[in-house]
Amino acid sequence: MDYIDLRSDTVTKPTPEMREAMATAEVGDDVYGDDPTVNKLQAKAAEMLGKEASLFVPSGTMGNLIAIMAHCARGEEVVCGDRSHIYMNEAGGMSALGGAYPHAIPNQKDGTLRLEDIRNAIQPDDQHRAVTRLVCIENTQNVCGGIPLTVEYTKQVGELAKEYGLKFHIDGARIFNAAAALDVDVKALVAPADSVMFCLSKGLASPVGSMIAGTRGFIAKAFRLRKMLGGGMRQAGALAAAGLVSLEKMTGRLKQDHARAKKLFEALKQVPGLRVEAKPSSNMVYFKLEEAIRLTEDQVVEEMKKRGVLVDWSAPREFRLVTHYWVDDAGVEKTTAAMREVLAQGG
Ligand code: TLP
Repeated sequence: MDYIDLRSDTVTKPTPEMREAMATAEVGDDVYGDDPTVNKLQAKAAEMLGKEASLFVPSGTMGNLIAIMAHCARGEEVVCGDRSHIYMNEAGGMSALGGAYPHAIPNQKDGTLRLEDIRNAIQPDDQHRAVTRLVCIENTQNVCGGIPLTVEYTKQVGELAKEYGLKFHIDGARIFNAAAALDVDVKALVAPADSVMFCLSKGLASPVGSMIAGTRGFIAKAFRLRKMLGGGMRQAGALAAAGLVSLEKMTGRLKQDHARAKKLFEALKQVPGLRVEAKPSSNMVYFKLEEAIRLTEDQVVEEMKKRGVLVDWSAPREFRLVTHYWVDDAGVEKTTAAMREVLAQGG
């Protein structure tokens, strides 16, 4: 069966143009810095982000970990959101592998960290305390609804970090979605940060890979750390070729995914048994099952699958559906019809 897959935008398969570019990519040994396609991708990503340099890494998780390890010594603190991916969903890597200590503060409903909370989390110069070294924000903020954080807010966090001599990292797994949602140049969203990570393999549809960007000095450190973590890649140009298509062709079309998410939101609002609260501002639709629905989350997943639609739940009674390149208008309609049928049976 050809499934409509809304579990994440990580499920995107490469486009035909990517497969062609991958098949014909010029490659070399990237551990020697010899892969021309990887080098081209790294130059292109740095230029688009307005940073001095960038590095191709196997995943967003590794990109965030490398950035944290490049900025922090063992025992140093990272101020981050309690609903951020680096805190919730990276297997504790910053502590287990980097020796860094997360100081989580509440993500607000709009995805931000309150400036006051960041300020209060910064440790005083006292031998009993850890040294605060880094502040991280996530844009778009996934678990808060795929919300984009504005240029103005990011600037304020940057100024605060500077005031206290902290480094500033953005987990921008979906930073191009944020730029599209806010209608701003991505450069403006990342300018205040010392480092940024973004993913090629989510809404940009590449099969594998993320980028980290920052100063030349930061990237030189990151290159060594990538090797240390086992992420040195050889003829990675075959993957980088897809990444170039992502940057050249896919960044400009994300608004279509956002429009479909809105369409799905409007349609699901009419389905009895669902509570669809916040209008999506990027490519994610979050909803809850009403009390009256007796089906468990797993039963909803199973019943939807039988009808050709893959969905996933994100918290008890809560689901997240993510639109992407491979979900068209017919997919939105099929999903809504399937959900209506499943919940009508389970109410
Ligand atoms: N997010 C995935 C899952 O891990 C939850 C998803 O389906 O959304 N930062 C953010 C904000 C992310 O959402 C993700 C992946 C990552 C980092 C990690 O990227 P990968 O999966 O490439 O390690």
